Amino acid sequence: SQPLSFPKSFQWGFAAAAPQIEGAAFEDNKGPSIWDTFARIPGKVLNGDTLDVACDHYHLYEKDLELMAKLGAKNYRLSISWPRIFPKGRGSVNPLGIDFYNRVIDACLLHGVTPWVTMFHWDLPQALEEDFGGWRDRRTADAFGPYADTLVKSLGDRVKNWITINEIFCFTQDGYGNGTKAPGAKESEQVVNQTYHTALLAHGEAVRAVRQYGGHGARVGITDNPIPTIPLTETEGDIEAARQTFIEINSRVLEPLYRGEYTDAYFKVVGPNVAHFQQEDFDLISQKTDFLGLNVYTGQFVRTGANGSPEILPFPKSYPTADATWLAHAPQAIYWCARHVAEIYEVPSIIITENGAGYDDAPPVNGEVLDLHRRDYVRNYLRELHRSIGDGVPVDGYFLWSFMDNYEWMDGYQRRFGVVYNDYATQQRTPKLSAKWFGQVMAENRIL
Ligand code: GCO
Repeated sequence: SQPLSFPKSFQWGFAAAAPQIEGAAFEDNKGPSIWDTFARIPGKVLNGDTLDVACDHYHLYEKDLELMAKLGAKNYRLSISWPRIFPKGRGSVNPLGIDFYNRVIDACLLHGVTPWVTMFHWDLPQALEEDFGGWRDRRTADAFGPYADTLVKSLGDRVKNWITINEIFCFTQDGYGNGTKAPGAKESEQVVNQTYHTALLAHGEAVRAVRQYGGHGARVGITDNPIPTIPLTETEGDIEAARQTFIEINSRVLEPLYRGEYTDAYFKVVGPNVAHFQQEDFDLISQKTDFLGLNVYTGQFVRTGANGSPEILPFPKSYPTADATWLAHAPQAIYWCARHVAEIYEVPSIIITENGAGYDDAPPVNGEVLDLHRRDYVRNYLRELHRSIGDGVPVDGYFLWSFMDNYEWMDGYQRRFGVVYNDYATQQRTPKLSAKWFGQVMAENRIL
């Protein structure tokens, strides 16, 4: 085979999420999400940017899918907006919401693009935040059950790849802990742990829904963003230190999912601030899934410290990052994250559901955006991903975040993650250099 080629069945694609691209935030009976509310609080989002219009994908989806297919994508990870389907989070279904996603799925299939559908990518219906306290309360997971049922029943004849929930860590820790994401709350650690637990229950409801109504060939998994731990050197001591650290710092999500209980690693990390739970919750939470989605952007270096225990190394100021400064350029993160979940939890199939880089790209010049920075970022991570497959790690797919520039949460529209440039004033899409390069990678199934 060619150098740096991927297995024949490897799945390549683009990823995006409803709230970040759709716009039409109050159209066709969509209810407000906690992000629609949060974005309106002065000072919370850069430049006061809202999700109201975003990339106007709600109206431009046909053209977007045409472009995606033209760039060579065979897979597309999209998300569904809960408040578009249930404007108040529960109660009666909004048929116009179902219609929209029917049209999007049909457009995918028309263009030979397989949809991978995320049921929840952070846009919680505002009504559930008001009625139940959102993720603080298990009634939100109870409401998620019928929502998941509705999605699987209406789209499951065409959608076979389901992702339950995106990045529990982010919307709990940031949404209810430090308040940087919607709903912007600053709760105690115990309450934050409770939000994790509710989210895990919702994941369980979604798995149940897919098993119950998904029909032939339906597959389901969660997308997690564990903090990757990279051994400073690939020697036994540092490798062991990175492994131990990985288990502990990611214990809130991965231990209950794969061990079916809160383990010692969890109790060690949360101390007295344990979530309230019932033993039978774990029957729901730890149902067997078909794959684990991983979003990998950056990682933490770990070594064996002077006293023999693992030590996480802080990044010095001069360490290279994307313009998104949280995004330290650490390609080994993708290798180690995949390897750790495969080794520690015996995950049978791993899909990289997101990887990419955020920069403040300048507008096209003569129709070109020469984003060598993004191209090289992705290329370096792909080389490490390729290495993991060579070492026997079962990675079966890679989705680049993101298809086009979009609403980057509290960084608004300034921070661009797309391989397609979006001019927000005209909604004109221009593929960047990275899009053309990645298209060729997908077509040739190897790193170029
Ligand atoms: C996330 C979200 C994406 C972000 C991306 C870049 O994973 O944080 O899934 O919506 O836009 O990760 O920060």
